[in-house]
Amino acid sequence: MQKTINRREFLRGAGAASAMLLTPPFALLPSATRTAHAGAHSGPAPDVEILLTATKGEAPILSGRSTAVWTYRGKVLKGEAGSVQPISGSYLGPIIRVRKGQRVRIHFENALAEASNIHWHGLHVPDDMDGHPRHTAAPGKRYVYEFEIKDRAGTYWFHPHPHGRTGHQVYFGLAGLFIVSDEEEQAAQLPAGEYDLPLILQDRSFDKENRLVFLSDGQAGRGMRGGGMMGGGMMGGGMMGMMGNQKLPNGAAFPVFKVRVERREKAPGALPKRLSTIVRHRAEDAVNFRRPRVFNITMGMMQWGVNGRSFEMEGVADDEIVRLNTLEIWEFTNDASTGMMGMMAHPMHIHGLQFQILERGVKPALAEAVNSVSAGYVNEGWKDEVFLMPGERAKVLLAFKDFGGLFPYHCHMLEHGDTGLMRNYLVRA
Ligand SMILES: [Cu+2]
Repeated sequence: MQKTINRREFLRGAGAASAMLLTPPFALLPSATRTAHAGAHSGPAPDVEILLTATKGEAPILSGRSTAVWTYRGKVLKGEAGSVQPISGSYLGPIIRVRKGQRVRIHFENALAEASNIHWHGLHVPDDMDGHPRHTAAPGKRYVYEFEIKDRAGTYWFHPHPHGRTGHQVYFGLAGLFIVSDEEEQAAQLPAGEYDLPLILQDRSFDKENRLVFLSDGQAGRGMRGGGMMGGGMMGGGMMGMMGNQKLPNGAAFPVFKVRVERREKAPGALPKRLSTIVRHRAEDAVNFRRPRVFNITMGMMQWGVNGRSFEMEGVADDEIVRLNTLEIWEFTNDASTGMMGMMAHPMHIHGLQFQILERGVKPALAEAVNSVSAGYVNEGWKDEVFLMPGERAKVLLAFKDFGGLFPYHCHMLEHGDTGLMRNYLVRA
């Protein structure tokens, strides 16, 4: 699987980068095009209007035969042409680029043969704009998303979220970056253009005909490898990772991606000392400071769940209801995944907001596995996921503001979410 590639191939392989070099990010589109759907929403007119179609296609991923994929095609209907950057030759993308404060309207068109929708991962949007599994577009139908960009500059992303099919749809290519810029970022004058390469790492298996193979090693096996998030060698517990046809022992180092800078034509300029100022929530301000909510990841009857309950489309339990305009502490524990089912890590993702990690702990007997990866943890800053190794627990601080409604929280190994490791929480006004 290891091969050396030159810069041109790097840019193509990195996918996200090549289009960026070709397309000025904020070139102006002269005219605005309205669609029949415009005006369906109240409120101010959008600054950016995009048509995003999920469809089947082909992509030249490996040498030889191209690969059948599922992909998004994007088109700017109104606003700057650079709001949508296609990535030629990749199934990923397009990259959507917007600025904080902008109002965006995205017409999602489902040209697939099954229901789909779009979740804006990491973004703070109302619950009916969030891509909850209860809001999908049937084949041939549309769903119109409209929201204001309230989040700070950052690299967010979007992907489908229909229950039971999220892992499959994302595996075959439906995902793109959603990059937000703001004044704070622009003031930092970060290296841009060819010095700013969005990079996405994915874990995919192919058969001899270059076709993508989903769940080739079974539900648990694919889940272990995390649909792209985890290297095979990260897990403790005697599981074996795979890379190509090579078996790697746990903890083995293997090259994923090498970058060699051959020549620097011009200096990108000095980096600022500080990129951003992060104001931390105060744990003492949490309404449940003395008794945090605890969400235990559970496995019963071969079914994932949280506190013994699996996903219900509209279902929410009493201990999953929070109040708008409050700060809370939630604690996630990953104790279920230390037994017969093998050692499994779960990255827990909470929709609708960004949170802060307050503290982490681990069962002493399992500390070794955590220590093998914890140097890679970044606990500072704003999060949309918290990664939990087997036996690990984490407390997070969440502020519920602006939007009431029903939002999912779930394991972001998408096959786990699809098979029950997902629940709703309700923000009550
Ligand atoms: Cu999981």
